[in-house]
Amino acid sequence: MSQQSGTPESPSPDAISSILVENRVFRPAPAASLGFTKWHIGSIEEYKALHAYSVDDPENFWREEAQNLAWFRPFDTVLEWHAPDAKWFVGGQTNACYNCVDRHVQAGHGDQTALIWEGEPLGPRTSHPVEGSRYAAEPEVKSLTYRDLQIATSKAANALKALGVKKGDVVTIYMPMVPELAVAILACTRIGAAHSVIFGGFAAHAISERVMDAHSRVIITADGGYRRGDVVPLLKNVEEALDQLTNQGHIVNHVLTLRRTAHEPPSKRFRTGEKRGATVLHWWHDAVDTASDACPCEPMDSEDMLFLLYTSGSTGKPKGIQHTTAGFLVHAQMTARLAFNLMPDAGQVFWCSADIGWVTGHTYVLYGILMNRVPTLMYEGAPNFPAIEGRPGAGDRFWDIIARHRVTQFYTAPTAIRTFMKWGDDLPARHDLSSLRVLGTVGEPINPEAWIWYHTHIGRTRCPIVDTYWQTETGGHVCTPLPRAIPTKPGSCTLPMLGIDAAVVNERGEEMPPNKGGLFCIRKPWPGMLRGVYGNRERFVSNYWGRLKDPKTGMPWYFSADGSRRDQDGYFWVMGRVDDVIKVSGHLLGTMEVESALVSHPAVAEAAVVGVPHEIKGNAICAFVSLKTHWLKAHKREPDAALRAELTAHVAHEVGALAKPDQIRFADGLPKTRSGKIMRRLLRDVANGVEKITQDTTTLEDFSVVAKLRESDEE
Ligand code: 6R9
Repeated sequence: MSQQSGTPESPSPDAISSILVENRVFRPAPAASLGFTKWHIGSIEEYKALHAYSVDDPENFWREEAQNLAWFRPFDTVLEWHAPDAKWFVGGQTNACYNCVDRHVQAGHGDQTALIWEGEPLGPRTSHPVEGSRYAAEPEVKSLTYRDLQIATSKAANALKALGVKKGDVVTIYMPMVPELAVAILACTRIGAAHSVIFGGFAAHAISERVMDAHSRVIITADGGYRRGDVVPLLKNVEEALDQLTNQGHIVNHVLTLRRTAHEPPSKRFRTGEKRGATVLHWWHDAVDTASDACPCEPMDSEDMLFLLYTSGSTGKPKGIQHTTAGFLVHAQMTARLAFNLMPDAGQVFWCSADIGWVTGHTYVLYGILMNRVPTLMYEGAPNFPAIEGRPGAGDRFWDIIARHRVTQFYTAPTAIRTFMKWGDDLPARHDLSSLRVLGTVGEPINPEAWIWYHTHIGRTRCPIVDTYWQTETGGHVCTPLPRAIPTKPGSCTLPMLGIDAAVVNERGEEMPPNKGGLFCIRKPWPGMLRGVYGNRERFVSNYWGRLKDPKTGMPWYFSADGSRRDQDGYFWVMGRVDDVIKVSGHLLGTMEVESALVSHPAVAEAAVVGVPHEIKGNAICAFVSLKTHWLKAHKREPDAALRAELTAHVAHEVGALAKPDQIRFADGLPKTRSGKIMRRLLRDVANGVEKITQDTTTLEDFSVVAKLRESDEE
């Protein structure tokens, strides 16, 4: 092992697996050996001084930080805080697309690469072959400069205007990971429309629910997207959602569709201008390609809505998290710059493998990276396409991409890392990963084994790892190592980001002593914080601001719904959610969402869903289902494997494949308290095979159901 960042202080590297209390510390290597010659923050002392300043004098700290945005009109006031309502950079005007694209063109960088895109399919579609690939057929690669993006977003913006989209409207975007997705998002912001991006893995019901909640009248989609060699039928899902919406009396005026996967002439499906019910259909190549490329960026007030992004909560209905313009941009730009040490003109290529349908893709595929003028890489497909010969399911596409595009910063999720571990160490070993400088992870706590594997086999013990903890609601990072400054400990997101006053407290708001678990909270407002839950004030206030407050002043504090502890060095160790929300493969799902899908099947009387630890996915979904006996009789059905398969498919259809239960257990009834609440913790114990019921079950309505549940094992 090298003497650089790869050397753990204690214990010896042999003791890698199954250490319960993780106490290895990885110190940042000497600056020069880390590959970048300059670092924004170069030492722990510098970080500590800056962090102290940022929370002691937030107004001045953020005033200075906001100078990194281009403003159409400077702001008068840094912050107006009437908890829980924050207004940042009041009186200022700016524009997101302007900051990501136009300002770079105006500063003379129009010819620099803004976005590098690689499609999933290999073969004849290739337009720009790349050197050094092991694949016989080359993937399709496109490179867009800031000028290209300026032209593309202007055209798309004009096309949206022609469809009647105005400042303040919400445009729904349901697209594959193609450059036009980035263009569509930025085009909305160009004209001051808010975007609501829906992950391409969600099904029709998830689309209609979000479109309806956002009062959205325009949808941008594609005929399909490529995923592991298959075509995801996006337009078909939108059409199904349109039918559901029509039934509920919500009219979508226009659907704009990119042709991505169809090989037959587009006229076979529909012609631009054709109607489907009350909705007019348009092809992207008709509406956008022919539009004018002149469209100025709309000056937006700091607090104008930038986007909505739906996230799962502990009720069945997803929450439309609302972010506004200037605060989100300032936070995104700063956190991207510091956590990944982004620098323009330094030969960097940044790759975040998240889908843009999740917040990680919003902040760290697009906004944060483009604003820092570092090329951002977007890959359309799966890491195991093509599969390795003789090893079904395994792939090395990511390492091939890193090698070919000379990626310098790579950002992915623990669930992906665990999958790569399973596929074998030899796959990354085949590739030249020497361009890498900083590695990141996000989405859930990373287990130390996966951290060490990432560090050893991808970072080749040279690259610092930044384990970034944050949420859709926080807009950007809230706790993360800074790669040159903060020593890391595998499994810890280390210390708070500048400007974030984070703490672990008990229900009374008292800070927990070292290594005692408590609730993760943020005690001061920050620019990237959510401004609301769309159309649901009550949920905004009670979910985030109703539980914790300053014991001295009574001022509400932000509660993230995560449990955490801080160790003796002040490092945060996030332990996971304390509400009924589970992370499956890094994707947030509400147990209620899956339960609602299950009970919408005619065979199901009641359902309860819990998470169980899973080696690769982090958590797997275990569903307890009680069936309607009269339905079974009437349909001559049994609680058998066929019914399980049917229910699984039903959930996939209602919510999306990511919500498929890994286990379905049939039960006569579900354990409830006297007040009728399902005892989830008890079900969790049953699902985890905990022999002795660890909970106080005195409020159980019917003791016998627990025993029956345990017997209802799948075999
Ligand atoms: C960015 C994102 C948020 C929830 C969050 C927490 C978990 C995310 C984490 C992490 C431990 C990390 N989480 N990053 N837990 N360490 N580095 O994932 O947003 O989809 O809204 O999920 O993810 O539980 O509350 P989102």
